[in-house]
Amino acid sequence: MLRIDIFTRKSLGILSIVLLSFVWSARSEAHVLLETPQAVQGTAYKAVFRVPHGCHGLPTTALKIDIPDGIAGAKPMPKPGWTLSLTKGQKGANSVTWSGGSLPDDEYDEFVVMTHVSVTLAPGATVYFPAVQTCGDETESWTEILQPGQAMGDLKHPAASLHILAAAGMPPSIITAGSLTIATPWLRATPNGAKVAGGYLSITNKGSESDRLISATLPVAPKGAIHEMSMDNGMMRMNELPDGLEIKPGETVILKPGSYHIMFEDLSEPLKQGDMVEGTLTFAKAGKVNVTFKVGGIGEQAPPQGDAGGMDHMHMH
Ligand SMILES: [Cu+2]
Repeated sequence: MLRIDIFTRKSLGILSIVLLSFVWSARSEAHVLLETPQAVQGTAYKAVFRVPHGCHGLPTTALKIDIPDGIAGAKPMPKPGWTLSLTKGQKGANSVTWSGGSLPDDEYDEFVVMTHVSVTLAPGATVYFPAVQTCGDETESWTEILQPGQAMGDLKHPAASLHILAAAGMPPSIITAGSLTIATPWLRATPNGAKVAGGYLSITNKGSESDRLISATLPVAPKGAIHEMSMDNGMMRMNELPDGLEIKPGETVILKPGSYHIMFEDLSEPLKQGDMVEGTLTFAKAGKVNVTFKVGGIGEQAPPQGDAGGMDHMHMH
């Protein structure tokens, strides 16, 4: 008798675990998510938000979507039976709300916003569209954003996320100009009001003659001088190299924090981590070479990673 009792309790336990996971998977499908969770930088993107459920059985009566920075020109698609309202930002809508409709819990619908993905969003970045779903007096907030170290499954109410992909024909991270190969151009982000920024990259000379990196510019910095660091009475000093930096045949020269670097001056705007910034390098022989600098953190010591690191892993396919 006792045996049977234990057996029954055990199977009840298993049954309830099975039931719980059923409820969990049904709930996780109830998230307000994007139909296509990836978009190419610099292109139009049709954001289709799927609403597969109401709130705890109640019909959905309103949906508000916040448009993240870098997603420009947001234009919502009207829906029959719903009233559209939006708050306007400098570049299209900041938030969009459909209200006044009624979407039963057991029906499914889609809410569409036409957008444009800015080129300032770096490939590998993730942007979030927090959503608030209203069902009469109840609301469900789909606003949680993945923090470092978290997995998607840790979030009970995740915001819809969009993964940014590199544009086809985007400058690759390795550029060849004549006999020079230039790799991983990057900048350090700057605090507001800073007038100078460090630029870094590596240059390999595969030719038979030496070349010199003489100067560089950014759209926000008209002057970029080449500096070296040296010890002077136990103090680290920066000196400008008036003739630029020589890259001898067969040599690779690495510009990095604490060593050779480009010092961009007279910054008109701060550099923000994650941005991609077009720049021009001037070499004595190879001439002007356009590169795209990726902006890393303020104190970063090494080139920022493209697709690796942090939360980007969670969105690998
Ligand atoms: Cu310097």
